[in-house]
Amino acid sequence: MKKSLSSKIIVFFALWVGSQFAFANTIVTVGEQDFADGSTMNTGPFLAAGTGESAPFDGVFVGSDVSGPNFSASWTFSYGAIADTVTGGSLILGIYDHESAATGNQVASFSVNGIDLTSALNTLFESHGGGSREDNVYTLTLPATTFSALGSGTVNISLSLAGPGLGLFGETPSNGAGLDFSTLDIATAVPEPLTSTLLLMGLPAILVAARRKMV
Ligand SMILES: [Ca+2]
Ligand SMILES: [Ca+2]
Ligand SMILES: [Ca+2]
Repeated sequence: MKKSLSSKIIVFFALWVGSQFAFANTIVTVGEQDFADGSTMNTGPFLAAGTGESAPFDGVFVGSDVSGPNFSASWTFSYGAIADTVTGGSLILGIYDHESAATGNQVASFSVNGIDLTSALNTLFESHGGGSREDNVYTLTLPATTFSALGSGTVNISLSLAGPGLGLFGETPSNGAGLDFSTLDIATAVPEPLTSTLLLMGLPAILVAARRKMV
C-alpha cells in the first residue's frame, strides 16, 4: 500500500515539473507573401505584386544579373522585447531570382544582428530551387547563438548575393534578386502559474486517494 502511494506521488511530481512551462511562439512578418515556393514568373509580375509593401519588399529588383551590382539588402524586425526564455527560432525568406542553381555559392554574406550565418543559408539555398526567375521560400533554423538577439525585440538581417546568376544565354557575371517577404518565428517557454498547474494536474484527487490509504 505504501509503495503504491509513493509511486503515485512520484508520478504526480514528474507531471508537475513537466508542466511548469507552456510553449508559445512570437511570429513577426515584414513584407507580404505573394508567391508560393517554386513559382516562376517574369520580373514584371513579381515587382508589381510587391507594390505598397515596406522596403526592401516593395517591388524592387536589387542589382542586375547582367551588369551588376550583386543583390544586397537589409531589413529589421521590431517587436516588444521577449521576457520569457527563447528556446528556438527560424527565419523564413521568400526570394526571387537568387539563382542558387548556378555554379558555386550564391550567398556572399548573411547575418542576424551581426552573427555570421552565411554558410548555413548558403547550404539551404544550394539544397533547393534557385532557377532563373524562380521564387523560393526557405526556412532557416536559427542557432542558439542568436537567441539573445531574438529576445531583444530588434533583429537586423543583412543579405548579399554573389554571381554567377542565370540568364537566357547561360550564366551571368553578377546576380540581382528581389524579396517577397520574411518571417521570424521565435519559440519561447512561458512559466505557468503554480496554482493553475496544481488544479490542472488533479492535486485534489491525489490528496483524497492519499488520505484514504492513510486512514
Ligand atoms: Ca549554386
Ligand atoms: Ca539573379
Ligand atoms: Ca511581397
